[in-house]
Amino acid sequence: VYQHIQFNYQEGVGHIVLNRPNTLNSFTQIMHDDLKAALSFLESRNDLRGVILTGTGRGFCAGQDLSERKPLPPGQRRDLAEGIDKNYRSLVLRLRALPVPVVCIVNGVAAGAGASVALACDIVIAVKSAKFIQAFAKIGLLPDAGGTYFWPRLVGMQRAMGAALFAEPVTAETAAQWGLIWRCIPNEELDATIESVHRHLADGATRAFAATKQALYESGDHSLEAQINIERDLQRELGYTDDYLEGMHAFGEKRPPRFTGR
Ligand code: T3D
Repeated sequence: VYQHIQFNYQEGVGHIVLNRPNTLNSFTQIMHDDLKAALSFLESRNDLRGVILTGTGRGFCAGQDLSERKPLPPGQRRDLAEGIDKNYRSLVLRLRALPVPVVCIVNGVAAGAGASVALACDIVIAVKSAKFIQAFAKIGLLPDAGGTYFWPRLVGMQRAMGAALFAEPVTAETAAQWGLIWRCIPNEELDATIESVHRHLADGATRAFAATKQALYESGDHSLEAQINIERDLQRELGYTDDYLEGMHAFGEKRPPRFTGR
């Protein structure tokens, strides 16, 4: 039973909804434990076709719940590496490693590790009222949970550095212009977008999605030649799938394909 998230699984698509709206869905230990359980469930499914991550209320996630970081008695210091090793490290790496698209639909402010975890997803869509805040500098920390990895790769060093050092909100519209996220949508389209993303994932060519995700992420470390070889090897595998066969039939018959994800 989940306490700080909602989780459901339909048609091979897992919906993870961060659910502590009164504190803008900030991460507690309970929420991390819930997320671990949901990820274990998703990793165990052989009919998995996609994951959608979003939040309830007016925020997506305000990062670490700071009420779990009460000031210590004089002379004592906190080892922050513990929480990273125990929670954020595996959360980010497990989201990345899922062999299906993970789509984050940012329903409101994403701050601190909340922004990093959104960017750990493969595609980010945000409502117009959402903002991304590298809030860490305000409390004397550096961007973690992949924050110093995702930002420079997505938006370049200047914007990554400015956003981190000044901790100013980046609006969803600016984020989309910068390429930090894929798309900014009107607030009133939130529910319809979740529904249409669900349909796209549940009906999609799952193995082609998986191969695409793998190839795109690996491209950063490869020469053009090495990448073309990866594409060839993955395309060979896809050529043997039911979905490719169906895609070819559907094209010839001028009808939409009925992919099974196999
Ligand atoms: O510690 C470690 O393990 C290291 C790892 C760190 C990872 C991190 O994520 S560090 C960064 C932590 N997050 C932040 O510093 C962001 C803190 N929040 C804010 O700066 C603001 O809340 C926002 C800019 C995100 C939104 O501002 P606003 O004005 O829209 O909302 P608000 O009024 O500040 O927040 C609403 C409520 O949520 C409020 O509670 P209240 O007064 O109504 O009872 C606020 O205290 C609470 N809240 C917001 N963020 C957090 C939080 N409570 C606990 N932890 C939070 N992070």
